[in-house]
Amino acid sequence: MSPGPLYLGFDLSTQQLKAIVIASDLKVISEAKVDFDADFAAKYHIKKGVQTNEDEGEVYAPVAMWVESVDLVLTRLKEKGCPMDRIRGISGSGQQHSSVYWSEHAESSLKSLDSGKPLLDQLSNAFAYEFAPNWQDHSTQTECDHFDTHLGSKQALADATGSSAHHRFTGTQILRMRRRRPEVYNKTARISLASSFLASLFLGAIAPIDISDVTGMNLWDIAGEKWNETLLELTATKEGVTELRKKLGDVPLDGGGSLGGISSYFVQRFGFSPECQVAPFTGDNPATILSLPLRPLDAIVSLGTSSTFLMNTPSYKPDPSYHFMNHPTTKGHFMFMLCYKNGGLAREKVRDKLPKPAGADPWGSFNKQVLETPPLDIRKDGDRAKLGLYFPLPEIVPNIKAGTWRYTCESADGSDLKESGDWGAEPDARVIVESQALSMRLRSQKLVSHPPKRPELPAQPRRIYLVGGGSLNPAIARVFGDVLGGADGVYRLDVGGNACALGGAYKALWALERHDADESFDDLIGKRWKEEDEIQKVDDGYRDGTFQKYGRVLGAFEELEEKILKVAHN
Ligand code: XUL
Repeated sequence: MSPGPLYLGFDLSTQQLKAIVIASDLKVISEAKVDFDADFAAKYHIKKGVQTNEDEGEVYAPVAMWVESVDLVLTRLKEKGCPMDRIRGISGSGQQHSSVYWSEHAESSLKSLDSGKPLLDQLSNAFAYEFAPNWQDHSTQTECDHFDTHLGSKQALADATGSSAHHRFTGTQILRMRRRRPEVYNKTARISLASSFLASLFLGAIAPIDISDVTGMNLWDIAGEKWNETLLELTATKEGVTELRKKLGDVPLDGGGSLGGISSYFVQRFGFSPECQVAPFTGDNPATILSLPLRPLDAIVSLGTSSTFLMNTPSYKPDPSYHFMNHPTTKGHFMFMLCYKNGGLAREKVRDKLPKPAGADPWGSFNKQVLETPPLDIRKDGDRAKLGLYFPLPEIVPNIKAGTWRYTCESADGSDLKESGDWGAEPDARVIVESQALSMRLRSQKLVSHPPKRPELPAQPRRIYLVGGGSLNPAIARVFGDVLGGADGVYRLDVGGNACALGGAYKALWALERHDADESFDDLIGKRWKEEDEIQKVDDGYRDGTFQKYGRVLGAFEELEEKILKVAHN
């Protein structure tokens, strides 16, 4: 191992806390993780990382479990022999939107941590609420309705904040907290996002909210670079705005630099250097776009508990059905995002209806079906195309309640869309993956263009990068290439399951090694990034003929969503 500074990136996701340590040349040095279900299910009564209150649509995680996980993941990292004293910078990511409600004792408890005792023993008094609402929470329809009308329309809210109202967005969650649990709201001295909560532990003080993650709240005026006064009034009432501003704190506009040195708790307990700096932590999706130098027209498809489709773009074209967020490192750039609740878990449900595979790979039968079923299950001329929606959870894009819908249409032009009976579990395997990719193609079509090096091809992404747990599945890569194209192919990031933590580690490196505030993330990381070490081509992407087959039914797919939206709105 070459000597030199190391950088530590975290990812506090729904199901795990991961840590990854890299060197200045971007090589991964060490990794560790806490898996909430495996490590804490019995103690915290969680399933897939969360508790739920179905009557109210609430989904939330115990904050104490997160606190305990920080000590545990660092213990594991140290036990693996990671040279903790060489870590010069820390950053990381947290699931977006999730909020932590600190009490008035938080600042003093964080400042005076005793390295002889676990974090949790010392922070029991630091929270006004023992839970953090999770991004899957859908308890805030009333609040969403208020947000969507408050500036005049959904589009007006999207123009101002980058997104129309969403159940999980923190502004609607805070408004509900004030109405539903006023005693918690009143006791709350500060509100953090999952990302700034984690940064706060390392800093030994409440860290500010990050400039990219703040755009997942429906409260930040993107053009004005400040809190939106009108939306603060909605959340807190006119009289309560000053108080809410205090709870939220100021937001630094720079995603780089240092927030301060690491708390002595970590120096004494885990052997960090007192020189180690804490850089701003960001959301998990913003961190994902930092896991590689993303070029214009490149798209990342993140296949985790949720599925997301991400692009880095200088154009700001907000629309109520998707999100624009501030880019985490590059001022004037945005992250375009589609976020689906029904990602990996929905595919798992279809998988589990198929016969158990003979081999060890639980995806064996599913993948075989996906690869053996032709596009849209059109086996011969004249066959109708199969389209479906598979939402075991209420979906975000589009805002449709839970259910499964199967339709067929004419394959030549998508006409004559008709509901179909159950066609059995086998076609479902391909149709569910196609439907996830078709939804992404439908909504990103305005952001893509003809590939500059192959202008004769239809408008599509240049490259598709797959990250997250699902990126390991070759059948899924194939279908995403078939549907979305990718003139230069479909690639898998080698640490595909750890993209957010890796993006966090790269962010720490950039934040602390940049020469000045003008050295961009892409310049610095791009120079050190060795494509052959980091990514693998997993599919050719664009296939002439196949891409067009999907193009012909894209209108029918949109019509199908609209039909269902009319009857099955969340
Ligand atoms: C994005 C979103 C999810 C979470 C997952 O808006 O809600 O992707 O960030 O952790």
